[in-house]
Amino acid sequence: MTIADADSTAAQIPPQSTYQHRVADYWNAEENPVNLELGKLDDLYHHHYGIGEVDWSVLDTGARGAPDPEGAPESLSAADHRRARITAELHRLEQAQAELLATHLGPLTPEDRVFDAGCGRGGGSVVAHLRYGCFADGVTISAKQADFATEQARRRRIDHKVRYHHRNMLDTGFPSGAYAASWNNESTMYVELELLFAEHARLLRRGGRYVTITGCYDDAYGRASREVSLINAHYICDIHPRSEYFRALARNRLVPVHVQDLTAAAVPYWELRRQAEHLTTGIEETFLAAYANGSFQYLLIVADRV
Ligand code: GPP
Ligand code: MG
Repeated sequence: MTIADADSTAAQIPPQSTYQHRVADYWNAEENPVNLELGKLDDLYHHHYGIGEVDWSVLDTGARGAPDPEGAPESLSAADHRRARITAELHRLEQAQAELLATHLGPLTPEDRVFDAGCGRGGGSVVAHLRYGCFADGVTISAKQADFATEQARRRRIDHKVRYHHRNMLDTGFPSGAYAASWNNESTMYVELELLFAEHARLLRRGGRYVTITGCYDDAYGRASREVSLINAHYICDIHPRSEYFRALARNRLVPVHVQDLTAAAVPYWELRRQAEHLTTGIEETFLAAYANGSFQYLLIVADRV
């Protein structure tokens, strides 16, 4: 270690780690049809998975199939219709996940402010705003996502209430105690939980609500399985064990009030997604295997800021 003289020029401290740069690179380059084609349907762009039962009739072709999604051009072939119905069904399940998270944020008033940590292309903040009329601040480490989300809010004419920022969710610079609710929707695996929850606790007012939906590895399985490691490599993330969430929440004045294992509710989404050959990214079988062998859980945690 070198100790610099007090009067020497301050060392250049990088504003974010090399790892955080690589994560930003991933999201700046990301253009998966499974995200863009789904988001395009109603301009709600999500970066999380879906929950709930699948309407399997979307796989049917021909006259017995489900009705076409609204706005589908009549000139589409039967195969195109099937693909469009699968896309719409996956989006419906992702939307259900976003709605479930949003229900746990409230009750909120239009004067309240919420913080969306790792907001991606912005869908979650829009969902919260549409439900409660609240102000929202979304933060993403990707400049491209922040710009995209900002443009979406502008087009919806909600940019006076819903704002997106290219910032680090661990160090937002937002005012302390200013938020009635905050959340991470599948973004905790990119950060150290102690640092993350310290920032949420700082931003939330007393009695404020924190919600996360996350993929975690199951302590009962042991350590991270092969499948969990493959998911980490795929997204450049670091999935935490379930135990770490509760330890880090407790140390940061966040007290769980509701915990729900969403694993069973998450499987149908992946069963459908694996068959959506126009949308698959290659990670589908790994998720299904991780859920099936018990090494991975999809979890909802709701906590009060005390
Ligand atoms: C969802 O994003 C995935 C993540 C944010 C990272 C990992 C999440 C876990 C629960 C482990 P996405 O919607 O961009 O992913 P995809 O392109 O696969 O749909
Ligand atoms: Mg996705």
